Amino acid sequence: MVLTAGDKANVKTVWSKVGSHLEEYGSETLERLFIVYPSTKTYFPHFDLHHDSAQVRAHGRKVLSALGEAVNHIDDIPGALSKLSDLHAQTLRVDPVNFKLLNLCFVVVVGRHHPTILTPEVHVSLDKFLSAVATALTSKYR
Ligand code: HNI
Repeated sequence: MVLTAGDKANVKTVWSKVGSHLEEYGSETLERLFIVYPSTKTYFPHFDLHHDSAQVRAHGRKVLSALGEAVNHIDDIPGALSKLSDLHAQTLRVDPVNFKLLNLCFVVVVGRHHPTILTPEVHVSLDKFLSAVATALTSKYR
């Protein structure tokens, strides 16, 4: 999946709105993920998953910070996420389907907070970017 120059610009526009809300949007994304797709909770047996849990907030910030790194290195997403790719493949062994679910939830969170920026064109670009991130994080599974 190739991100065009337009896609990259659209993703950077989205990030200009998201970058200052990493913990808020990240935890909202995870909370939605756990409620809408409860099987995803099986990866977090050691977490307090209640609303406003400090662990979920901290983890939400980490996940969105990593996405921000990918935005900052949008021409080399696999390189930017190489260590995380090792972690998810070798240690965490998260089934790739879960990345699609997380991506869906994140798009909804962006749309809820910034309905005007999430035009269909920007939605496509964000979707392509998130797919590229998921591919990078699951590329070392085999
Ligand atoms: Ni993920 C840990 C980033 C998708 C389950 N994950 C991390 C960390 C980052 C991260 C950053 C912290 C690493 C560290 O502490 O060194 N995860 C991302 C990103 C995505 C993603 C950028 C996709 C966009 N992770 C997922 C998915 C699942 C998932 C879809 C499962 C549903 N991740 C985990 C688990 C941990 C984790 C489990 C360990 C949590 C802990 O602290 O014990």
